Amino acid sequence: MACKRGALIVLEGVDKAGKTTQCKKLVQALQQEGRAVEMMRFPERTTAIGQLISAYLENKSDLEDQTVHLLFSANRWELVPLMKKKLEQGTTLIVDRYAFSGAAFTSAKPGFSLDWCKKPDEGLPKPDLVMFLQLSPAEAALRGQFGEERYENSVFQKAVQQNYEQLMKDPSVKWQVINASQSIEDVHKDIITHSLNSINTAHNLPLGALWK
Ligand code: Z5A
Repeated sequence: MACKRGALIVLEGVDKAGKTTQCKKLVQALQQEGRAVEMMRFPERTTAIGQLISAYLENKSDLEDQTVHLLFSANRWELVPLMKKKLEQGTTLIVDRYAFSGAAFTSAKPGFSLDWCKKPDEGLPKPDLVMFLQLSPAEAALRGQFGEERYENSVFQKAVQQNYEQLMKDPSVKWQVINASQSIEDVHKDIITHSLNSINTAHNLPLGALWK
């Protein structure tokens, strides 16, 4: 019998919503249940493309906004063969940010439409579930100062939040809003419930193509 495919599960949200914390907890909990699961994150800063992105985010280099947008997308595309292989082998992937970050962040810059920003990521493996960790700017501020990287300021983050709201109106993607202002454990409980449902459903479905 052919192996059942893994699920592609993405966590999205504004800065400090708890995406990395929750991805790690989710992977750990699923592994403890004996499931095949791995974490990925975007940007994946270890590749040659990822290093260009990282230098840009750290303000060590300047790039045209179009260039960096396409680099973020290329950073996803370069990992598609690996993602597909793992999913086909039955490994569930828990992904910290994906194409939705790409579209939400670049379209928060002046002169960029959401449609233009989505184009380079059309056809990527489509997540079986995207959990959006919802957190108000005031609550995010309580989790510490913004860091030193680009985009880490409250005006920009508000525009990003509005763009996510636009993206969530798209019924072709399975979104689930998670109340990220709860305790880490309570957020985790919500996330694991939705993830288990998604893993069970994905077993029997072909992998889709995003925004196609
Ligand atoms: N970007 C882009 O422009 N285009 C793209 O295509 C992609 C990304 C993929 C870097 O991403 C930047 O790249 C990002 C978007 C842009 N820019 N910004 N801003 P990144 O993933 O490297 O971003 P990050 O800055 O490392 O992560 P983050 O968003 O700031 O944080 P998070 O992962 O959501 O949160 P966390 O690290 O898990 O938690 C933050 C703190 O809150 C930490 O101290 C936790 O202990 C605490 N925390 C977490 N959960 C809770 C709860 N429930 N209660 C209380 N405290 C909590």
